[in-house]
Amino acid sequence: MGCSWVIFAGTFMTFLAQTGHSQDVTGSSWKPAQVGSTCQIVYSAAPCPQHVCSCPPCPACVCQCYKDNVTTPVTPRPTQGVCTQDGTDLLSVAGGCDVLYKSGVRVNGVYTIDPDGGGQIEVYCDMERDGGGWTVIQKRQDGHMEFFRDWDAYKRGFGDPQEFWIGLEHIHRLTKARQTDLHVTVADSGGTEKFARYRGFKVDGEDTNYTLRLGLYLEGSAGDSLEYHRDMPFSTPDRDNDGSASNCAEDVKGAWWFKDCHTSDLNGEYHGGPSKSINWYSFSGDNVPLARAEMRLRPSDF
Ligand SMILES: [Ca+2]
Repeated sequence: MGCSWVIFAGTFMTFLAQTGHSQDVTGSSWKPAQVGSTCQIVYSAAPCPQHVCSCPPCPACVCQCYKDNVTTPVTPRPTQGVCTQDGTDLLSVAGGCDVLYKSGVRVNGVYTIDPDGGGQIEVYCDMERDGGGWTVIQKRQDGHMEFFRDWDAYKRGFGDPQEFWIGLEHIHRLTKARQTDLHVTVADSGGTEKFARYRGFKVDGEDTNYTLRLGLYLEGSAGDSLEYHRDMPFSTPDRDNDGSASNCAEDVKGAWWFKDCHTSDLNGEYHGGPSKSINWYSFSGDNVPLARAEMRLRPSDF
């Protein structure tokens, strides 16, 4: 059995019923749709056993399949298209997870988007929490991914769907044109989870060393531990852009918008020592390592 499909469009359900195309993409009964018909959206939330994520020619589909233990999830094309004469499909690429959500997507997973017309990128969309439509930019949950990395890694991004940093360049592209909300979730080892919400979160370009811009702290049970880092450039162990005489990233084993040095660092060492762990001081101070963290973005006018 291949992908487990979740089908959203009622009209497509009818189409499937009429043509017997309800098999997954690895099945042999799939036949092309009629030329000119609208390709609907088919998603799989489950990993594909074959580690393959291929769609037949029309109708267009999106499968969300992960390869086990690889850093780059397999992500085919998103959203919907129109069948063409040669059986391929013309596909549109969504501008963001918020657009995908509004087009009917309700399954968490990795999708291809083009946030600013500058090219496609792969992002993890959270379609369930807090109204859905979130682009997740950072996630820690079990410590299996190494976060003590250099500038180039933090610029481009790293990780897998379970633990990752999406990349400063991507965050810049996601936030440069639209007013964006940032939602931070942090949890301690006991499972207590708290949050913080900001409006007007923005990361400027590399020419500013990805300086953090913050609008307003809206609310949150975790408190505001990002204000201290307002207007600070990003620092990694090999790029000391902080406001300290020492190298904060090296000292605390992290990468963040360090000042002298931090009241938060969600990229700290997993269960490292005091101040060297995943920290959000207004939640847990600097002596209690946090066990989970997540940062996600959504346009403010969502
Ligand atoms: Ca320094």
